[in-house]
Amino acid sequence: MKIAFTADVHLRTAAESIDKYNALKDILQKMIDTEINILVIAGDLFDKQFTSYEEFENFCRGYQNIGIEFHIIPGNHDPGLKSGSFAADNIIVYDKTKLVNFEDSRLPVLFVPYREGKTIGEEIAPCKKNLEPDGWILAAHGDWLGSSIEPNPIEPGTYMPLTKKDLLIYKPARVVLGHIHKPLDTNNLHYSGSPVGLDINETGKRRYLSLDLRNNNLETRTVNTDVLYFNPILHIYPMEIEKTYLEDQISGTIDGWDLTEEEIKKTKIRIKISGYTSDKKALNVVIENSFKKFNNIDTKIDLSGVYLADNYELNEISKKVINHIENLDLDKNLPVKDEIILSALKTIYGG
Ligand SMILES: [Mn+2]
Repeated sequence: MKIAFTADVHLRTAAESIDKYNALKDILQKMIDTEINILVIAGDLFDKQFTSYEEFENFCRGYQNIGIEFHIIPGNHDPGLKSGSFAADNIIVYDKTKLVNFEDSRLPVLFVPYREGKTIGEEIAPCKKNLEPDGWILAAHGDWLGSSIEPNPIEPGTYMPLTKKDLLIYKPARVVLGHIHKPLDTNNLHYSGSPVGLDINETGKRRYLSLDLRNNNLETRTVNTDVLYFNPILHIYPMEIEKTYLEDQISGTIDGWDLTEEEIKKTKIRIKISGYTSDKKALNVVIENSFKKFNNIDTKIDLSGVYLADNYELNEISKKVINHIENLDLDKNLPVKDEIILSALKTIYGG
């Protein structure tokens, strides 16, 4: 059988959370269409200190007669959730670590609730004898410490960490976590991410995951959200072809978002540009024209990081330096080269 995963919905009242409930509805409709009956919510279903669960419970009751079950892991925002918090039969809360064998599946799922001050490994340890290496799934809420994944920017610090060592000792076949709102995949470890961006900083298309517990096959499905956020950071340098350079950069950025006409309509954008230019006004016009099919620019374009470069000699020097850096055989990672160029220009122009 297949089960679906989401996390970090951060629900408040239904009135405050229309986009979040709509995202959940979209996931549930797609689950129904693909005959998936179980939705795991891997922590932070509710926002901090929000304890009115009735609206969510009524929402879930609406799916009871079609056999949908909600399996909830408490997160650091809703650590007080208990199995007794809901009366509805189709809501299951894992307030204790529990290994669950779903019917028609080979891989059991270990549900680990968030516990302040604990590590995920500490919660797995007592269950070790029942965990067959590469034969179980871990579902929890916390920080993966095994790679260079950026930490949750909203919540600095470490929350119920999971380490590489834990994975080496206990060998889950797959790990699905909540806590980091950006979708992330590294080998067999995944953050589904929040089903709709919570604000302008939670950018890009959102997704949920579906996992086949017979064969460990994982699929990613896009959530059709009410709103999409993007906050592109553009760069500009003194050059003969500033306009073309910027236009190409913007069209490349927009292409990378891979949006349909429908998605463009509901996209909110905040634009920041940094660097050096000979003409700030012209810059603004290029940006406005290049983004004109987006009618929902969040705020005014942020030009505070753009400095005027109107000294002919310094411009000539910087052109040579930029050309040199662009031709360096570095990693093809563009943001890194841009940062080097910006540092060099800072040295050249001062300021
Ligand atoms: Mn969290």
